[in-house]
Amino acid sequence: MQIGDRVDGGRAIVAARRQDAEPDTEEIERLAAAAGFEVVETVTQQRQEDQTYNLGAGKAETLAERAAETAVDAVIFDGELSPGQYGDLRGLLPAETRLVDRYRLVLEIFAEGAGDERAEKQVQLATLEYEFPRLRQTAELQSMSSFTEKGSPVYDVADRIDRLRSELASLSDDAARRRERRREEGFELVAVAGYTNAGKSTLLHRLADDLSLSDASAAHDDESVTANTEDRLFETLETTTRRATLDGRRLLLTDTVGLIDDLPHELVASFSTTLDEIADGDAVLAVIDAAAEPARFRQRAQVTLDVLAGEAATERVVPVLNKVDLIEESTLAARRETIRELAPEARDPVAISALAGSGLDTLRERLLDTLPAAELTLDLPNTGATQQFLSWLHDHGSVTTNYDGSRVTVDFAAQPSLVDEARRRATDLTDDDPVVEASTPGETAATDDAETSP
Ligand SMILES: Nc1nc2c(ncn2[C@@H]2O[C@H](COP(=O)(O)OP(=O)(O)OP(=O)(O)O)[C@@H](O)[C@H]2O)c(=O)[nH]1
Ligand SMILES: [Mg+2]
Repeated sequence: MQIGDRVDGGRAIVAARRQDAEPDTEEIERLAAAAGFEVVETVTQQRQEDQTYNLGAGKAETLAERAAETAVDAVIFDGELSPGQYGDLRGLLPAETRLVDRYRLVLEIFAEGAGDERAEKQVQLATLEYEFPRLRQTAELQSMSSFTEKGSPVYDVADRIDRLRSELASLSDDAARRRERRREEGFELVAVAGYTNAGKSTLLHRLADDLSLSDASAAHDDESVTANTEDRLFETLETTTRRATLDGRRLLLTDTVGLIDDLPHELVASFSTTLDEIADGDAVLAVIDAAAEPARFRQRAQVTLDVLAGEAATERVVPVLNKVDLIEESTLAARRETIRELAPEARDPVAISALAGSGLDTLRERLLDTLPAAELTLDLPNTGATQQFLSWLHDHGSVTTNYDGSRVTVDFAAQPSLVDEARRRATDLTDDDPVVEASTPGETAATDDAETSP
C-alpha cells in the first residue's frame, strides 16, 4: 500500500461499552485515526449488552443527542453490532450520521490501503460477507421472498461472494505453491508475526539483507516492496517478503499483517495469508510490544500467543519482546513473567529494540537454534571440483573446513533437505563414501565426537 493520502473519514464520536470495566478507547481511537477519522468525543458505558442498541437505551439516546449537537460525520462503535442492533441504533442517529462498528472500521482501513487487485478483491469479499446477513435479515423481516430469487439483491450478493471466493482461492494457492518452490530452492521461511504496531516491519528492516544485494532471479513481485513502518495501526496491510542471510543460510523473512483483539482473523484474506505464513514457516518470530502498559501488554501478548499456538508448534515460535529501549530492567522482568504466566510452554522471550538495533545478535542466534538443522561431516579429496562444491556449501549453510595435505574435512550445517543435497553432490567427488558423520534433527547421531581427525 501507499502511505500518504488518506481518505478523510470526517469527524467522529467513538462509543464503547464493556461489561467488566470502564472501556479503554485508546485502540479504537487509533483505529479510527488509521481509517482517516478525527475523533472529537467519546461516549462510554460499563454495562451488560443491551439487545436493542448494545449500549443501554439511555446511553444510546445520549449518543444520538451528542451526534446531533456536534454534527459529526460518523459514530464509531467499539465492538460488533448485530444486524438488528445496527438497524436500531442507526434509527436513533441523525439521518446523515454514518454508523461504523469495529469490524466495519477495520474493513475501511483495508479498503483504503488495498494496493493491488488481489488486496482489493479481498476487501470486497469481506465487505460483502459483512453486508450479506444484514441484507438477508432485511429481506426476511420484510418477508419479501423475491429478495432471495435470482436477480434480487440478496441473490446478487451471494453470487458475487461465490465468484470472489473462487477467484481468491486460486490466488492463495499460488502463494502456497510459491512458498513450496522457494523451499525447494533452498530458502528457509521465517514469519514475523504479532499484534498490530508491535514493531514487525521495523524488525524486518533490521534483519533483511540490503535490498540491492538481493538476487534478481529470486526477487518476486512482493519481495521488492519495502516494508512500511509507521506509528499507525495496520500500517502493513499485505504480507511482504525479504531475503536475509543467517550464518550462510538463506532465509525468506515475511512481514505479516498485524493481529488485533476482538476481530475474527478470517475477516480479510490478508489475515488468512498471514496465518498461512505462520503455519508454513520454519520459524516464527512473535513480536510483542514490551512498552505497552501492563493491561494492554497482557491482552496483546495473549492474543498473539493464542493465535500463534493455533497455527505453529511451540518449539518453532520465538517470542520477542520489542521496544525495550522504552522500559526499565524491572519492567522487562515483569513482562517476561507475564509471558511465562500466559504461556508456560513458550520459549523464553528475547528482548530487543528493533528501532535501536539492540539484542539482534541474540535474536539471530535464537533463530538459528530454532530453524530445523542437520549436520554433515565429509572427508573429500582437495581438488578443483571440491573447491567448487565448497563454494556451493558456503552459499547454502554454515561451513568449516580443515585441510590436511591432499584431503579436506568439511563440517556443514543447514536445513535437512540441503544437507541431503550436499550428501548427494559429495558422492560425485570421490570413489569412497565421503560421509564421516551425519545427523538430522530426527536422528540421535553423536554430535560430541563429530570432530574428525584428518
Ligand atoms: N521506541 C521504539 N519504537 C519502536 C521499536 N520498534 C518499532 N517501533 C515503533 O513502533 C511503531 C510501529 O512499528 P512498525 O514496525 O510499523 O510495527 P508493525 O508491527 O509493523 O505495525 P503494523 O504493520 O501496523 O501492524 C513505529 O513508530 C516504530 O518506529 C523499538 O524497538 N523501540
Ligand atoms: Mg508493519
